[in-house]
Amino acid sequence: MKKLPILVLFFFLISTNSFAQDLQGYDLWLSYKKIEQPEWAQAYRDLSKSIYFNEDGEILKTAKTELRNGLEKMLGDTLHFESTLQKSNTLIVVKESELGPNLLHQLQNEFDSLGEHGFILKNVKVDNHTSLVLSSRDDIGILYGVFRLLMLMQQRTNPANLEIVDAPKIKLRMLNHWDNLDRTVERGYAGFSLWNWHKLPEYIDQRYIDYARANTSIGINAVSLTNVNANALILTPMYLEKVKALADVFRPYGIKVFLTARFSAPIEIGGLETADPLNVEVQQWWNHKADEIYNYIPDFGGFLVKANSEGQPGPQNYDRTHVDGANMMAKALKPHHGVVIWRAFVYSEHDADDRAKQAFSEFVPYDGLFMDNVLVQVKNGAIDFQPREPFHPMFGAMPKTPLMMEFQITQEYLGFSSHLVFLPKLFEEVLNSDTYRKGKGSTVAKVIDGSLNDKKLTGMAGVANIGSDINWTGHPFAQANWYGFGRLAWDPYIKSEAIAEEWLKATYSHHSKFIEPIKDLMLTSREAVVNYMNPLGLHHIFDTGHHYGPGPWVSELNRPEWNPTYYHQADKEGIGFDRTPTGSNATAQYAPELAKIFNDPKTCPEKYLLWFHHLPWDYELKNGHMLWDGLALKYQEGVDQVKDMIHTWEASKNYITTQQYTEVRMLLEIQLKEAKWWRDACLAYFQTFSGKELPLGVEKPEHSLEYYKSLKFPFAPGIRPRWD
Ligand code: GCW
Repeated sequence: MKKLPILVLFFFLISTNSFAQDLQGYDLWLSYKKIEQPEWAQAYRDLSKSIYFNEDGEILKTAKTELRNGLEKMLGDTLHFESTLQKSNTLIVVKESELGPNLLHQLQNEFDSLGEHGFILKNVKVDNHTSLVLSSRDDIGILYGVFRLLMLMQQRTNPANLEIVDAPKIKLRMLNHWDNLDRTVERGYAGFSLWNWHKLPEYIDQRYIDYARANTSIGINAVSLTNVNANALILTPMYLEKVKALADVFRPYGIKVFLTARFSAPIEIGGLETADPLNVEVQQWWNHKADEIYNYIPDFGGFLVKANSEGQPGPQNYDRTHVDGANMMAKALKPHHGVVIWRAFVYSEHDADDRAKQAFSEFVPYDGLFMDNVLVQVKNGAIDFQPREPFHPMFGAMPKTPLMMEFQITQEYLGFSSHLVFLPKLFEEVLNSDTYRKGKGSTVAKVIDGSLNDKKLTGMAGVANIGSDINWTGHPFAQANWYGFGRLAWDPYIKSEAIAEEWLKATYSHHSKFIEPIKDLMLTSREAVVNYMNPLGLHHIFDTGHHYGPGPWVSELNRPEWNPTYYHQADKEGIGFDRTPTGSNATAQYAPELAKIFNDPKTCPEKYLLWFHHLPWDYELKNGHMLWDGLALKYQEGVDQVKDMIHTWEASKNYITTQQYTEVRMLLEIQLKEAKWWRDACLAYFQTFSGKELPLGVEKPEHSLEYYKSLKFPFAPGIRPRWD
């Protein structure tokens, strides 16, 4: 063999090495690192000495493969699966129907309280022999149980103490991808779309499988593949074949596929002259389309629809209502058990009313009129996925309609994928908010899980932050937002702190000297971004279109409610949006108990102050500072918090790999630079109204206001391409 020239060898080494490094983060929270502590390894090895696993059916096969993969990786051993159920089995994985009378008897209480698609993980003693039993009524429950067991091992939970009965509290736990057919992703900051439409259906990328594994491991059971700003082509046979291929990959993981349905599809791909929902031909077109889709995908989930919103077509184009539109599609899907998810994100440039009020005004009168396979999907706040918003007043106000939560996991307004922001903290705040609609304790979580108004059809959606980046989400800590969303969709009462800890242990390290400070860092990161972008209830002061960076001065856009000046209303007198009865009266859309609290600036939580009130610059805050000073100090606090995050991260260096350390360190540098940019640009601008000096402790802007205004970002990621 000819010797390789030394230079070639050198490049070969560099490139293989960098390839290995590039895989950093690909495994997500499923890396199943080998358990090094002997006592834990032994405890789990004992457990896996003799495993009985009945694997009848494709979901159970998946479960067995996952169990084998996880255990082998963590224990570094090959496992022994028995072919019969015996007393000596140390781990028994079977469905309820095959448990046998003895075990069944021992688990009767657990089964009595077990919810649909849930599982039981319990140590059971039979004739002096203890086995850990994982059981469920359904196949998917077993798969969820396997993933939970593996997660508990990653947490080093003592297997001898396991006694878990758990089931999802929400039925549809869904990711909404805003992925276009050309593979760009609207508001996507982690590369291109995962879906390689060009190579589908023949070519099945391993990523589709790994994506499904990750989702199922946290309980996600539904995905909408395409952008809500929809392209009708996805409903044509050529694409349906491709969608079918994806559905076939996801099925063994218990994940259903949904598509976004463009309301004008009957015209665009059906050759009809109208898309009027009361037109019989249009109705028939949708009926046939549904039949056709179910021929390809028998367990197709249904349609997600954005209609009459931001220029998308809808029933109002024909003087019909959202109810007419949603019910037409619901009728087409009903025979196949499909559902329609109809979005409530509507506001119109022809409506002079406060944008925050429009969805409520439009939808609440329709309560009770939608068919029973329609869910109305409502964003967590009334404006748009801001760093902080009060909860959307529609929650609790439509007791006869299943309302589905829409969170945004992708960080459109939270620093894209360069800022470390732990979103479960935000989700938790919304879910814990009290709507007071049925007295105290009527939380948003209870609306969403159906318990407040006895709803069976329930759902939570998250706009995905996933793309073709090797680590899926761009920022390594953005994986925690995908993870946390899934955990909260499963159980909206889990604490964000527990989620942070779980994720850190599975992803990085178990060392308490790493976990404790980094957990705190994650938990404060959300407040930090609020402080350096939108403190005290400010909102939507982002630069136009791409929403990258500050643009509080933007005022020239055609639609008034697209201008930041509309939201902050700063003038010589003061700042903030008056939503009390003296202003837009948006507070009247909340329960009277809450409206009362929000209406008075003295009782309104200061985190929402400028959301609900226009106040003078010298208004006195609770801490005695005047508003201008308080605002400036909040901006500074945000910057200081990022500096603290950097110090905390630096101190964690020895517990993780150099690459893990460095990639986050570099990103935090961007975050600090941009936090300062936000502070400086906003304060320089607002100062032109307040006319006051910056208070002591607030750093002076580095540049002039004109400089900040002059910054342009024509290639900022995530903007929607203009192909339609
Ligand atoms: O927040 C806005 C985004 C749009 C998005 C829209 C929506 C998909 O800026 O990009 O469109 O919300 O939720 O429909």
